[in-house]
Amino acid sequence: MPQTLLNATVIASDNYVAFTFFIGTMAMMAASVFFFFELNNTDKKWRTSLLVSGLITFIAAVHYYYMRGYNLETGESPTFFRYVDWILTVPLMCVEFYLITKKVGATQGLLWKLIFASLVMLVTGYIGEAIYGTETQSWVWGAISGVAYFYIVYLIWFGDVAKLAGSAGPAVAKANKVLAWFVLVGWAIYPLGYILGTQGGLFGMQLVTDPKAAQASMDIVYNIADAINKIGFGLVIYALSRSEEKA
Ligand SMILES: *C/C=C(C)/C=C/C=C(C)/C=C/C1=C(C)CCCC1(C)C
Repeated sequence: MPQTLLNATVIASDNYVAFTFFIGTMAMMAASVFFFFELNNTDKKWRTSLLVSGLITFIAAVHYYYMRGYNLETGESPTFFRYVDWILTVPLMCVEFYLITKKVGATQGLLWKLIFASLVMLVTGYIGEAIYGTETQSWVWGAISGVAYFYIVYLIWFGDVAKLAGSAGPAVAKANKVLAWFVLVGWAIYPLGYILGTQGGLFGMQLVTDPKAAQASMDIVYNIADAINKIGFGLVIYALSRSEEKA
């Protein structure tokens, strides 16, 4: 059988990139089924939040299914669809912060601040990766993206989101703390992937010199980060929807 045909149908045992795309697809699908099925026995006031959790993993599942095939058949990094996925799902994660603090006064203005910052973060990251990824100045775009990222961290840890969550009762305050840790630590995995995968990622320095290896390490890091963050976020919301129940 010609090698190309084999590549298109079989995940080689040492192809960790395709393997993590495959596992990512499965995990996102399973998480979506779980969140959607749990909607029925969820208190009404948490239903929208849990629905959004399911939408986040469902959107990711569809993108992962596509990216898995794309990567397997071309051997390339599916950069464009990676960012399409993020541009849909990261704003939805911002919506989660809005939804859990809405009852204590979160405004749509705050929601738009979060969404706008996330779009700046992702659009500049995409420019750095897709247009300047093979050039030294890719770090500049990564740095701008980082500023927007830290603004989100600020809003959630010390800004309006933190203040509102603090006044919303112990369950919401606790959920916000855990989500804040996800944003500070879990989301920080992404710039690591960017540093590994772009030519000038670390302030003009390139860590992985072989272009194929750079792409591969970036995809693996992004895939792991997505599983942790998207499913993790959903589970925090799920836990919140249960904790109130007992109280
Ligand atoms: C489900 C997808 C999520 C939570 C994606 C999050 C992505 C980021 C936090 C990306 C951040 C980046 C930087 C802070 C700098 C370098 C460029 C990015 C876009 C990788």
